[in-house]
Amino acid sequence: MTVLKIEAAGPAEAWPRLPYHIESAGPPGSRRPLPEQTLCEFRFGPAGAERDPRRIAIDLEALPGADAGDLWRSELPVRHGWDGAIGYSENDEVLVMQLRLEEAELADMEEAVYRAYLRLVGFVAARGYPELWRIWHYLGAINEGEGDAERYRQFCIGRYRAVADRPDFEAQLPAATAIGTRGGGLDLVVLAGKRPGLQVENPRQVSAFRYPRPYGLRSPSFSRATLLPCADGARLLVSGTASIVGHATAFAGDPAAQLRQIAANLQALLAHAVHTRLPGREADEFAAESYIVYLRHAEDLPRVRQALQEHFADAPARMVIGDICRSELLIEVEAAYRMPVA
Ligand code: 3EB
Repeated sequence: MTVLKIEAAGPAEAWPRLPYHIESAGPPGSRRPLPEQTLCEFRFGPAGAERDPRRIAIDLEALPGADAGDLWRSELPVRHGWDGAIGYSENDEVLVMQLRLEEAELADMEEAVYRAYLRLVGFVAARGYPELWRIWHYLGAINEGEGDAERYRQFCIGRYRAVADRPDFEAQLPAATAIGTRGGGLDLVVLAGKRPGLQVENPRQVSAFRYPRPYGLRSPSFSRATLLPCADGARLLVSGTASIVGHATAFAGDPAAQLRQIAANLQALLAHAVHTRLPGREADEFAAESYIVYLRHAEDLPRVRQALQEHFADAPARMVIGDICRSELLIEVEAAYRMPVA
């Protein structure tokens, strides 16, 4: 097999290469000058004093033994800068942007998130990268508040208001991560491109944008994954994936069983991506490029080690302590995969 044909996108050769690749940013606490042509350093840990828009520091504690983040190395020249509070970096094919809202700006969570989303959507479009491929949201005290007053649910309402203005908006939602931090505020990181990605949903899970009313007044506006057709092999950017089957939480209280469900959810997603978008290919042809594992309680690490070894040893895994958007969820995994051309 020499061609990679992508349903609704045509032969891969017709698409540009993805002009960046991921390397380790080194162990926690390490810090070095950014190499030439770096799109960004996406790192977990405290922010440094230097305000380089390419340095993204998410205030989550890295677990011992794992590297603290990634360097996104560009194969094209990079431009970067600040536009007010928005930091950005771009290479004519992709744009990475970051925006932090301090806790004081979140007094009206719904309104603040609504405005931040309008701002980011407007920003990437104005710079010529109108397609949102993936968004990371790191929100302080994500599970605080009861019922519909929970901060995550308020966040979802604001996000929904910002994206639901077009009739077909659900088919264009980006892949996402939403994780709670122990500090305050909201950090947004966006990966946007010039060409649209293809949405992939998970047959084992109700689409998040269709979650029923009990999970909040407005459903979470994200896709399970974005498939990017690329001349050098399609990329699959997979959203934070939790132990949710249908729309229900599976194995509340058991982090190891939750991690096994996550592995099953990821397998189902890969099979579905192949079935719907990559005719003639097999799910096991996807190669994992990287994982990020978010664990709510550091003391659960020994309980999940075996399942991590069984299911997630095929690519570098960053591991951090973070809260998941439903209080019963103890662990979540996001992933990037590549489907080689031949
Ligand atoms: C879930 O599947 C788990 O609201 O942007 C995962 C990834 C989750 C992204 C988001 C939420 C989000 O519902 C939670």
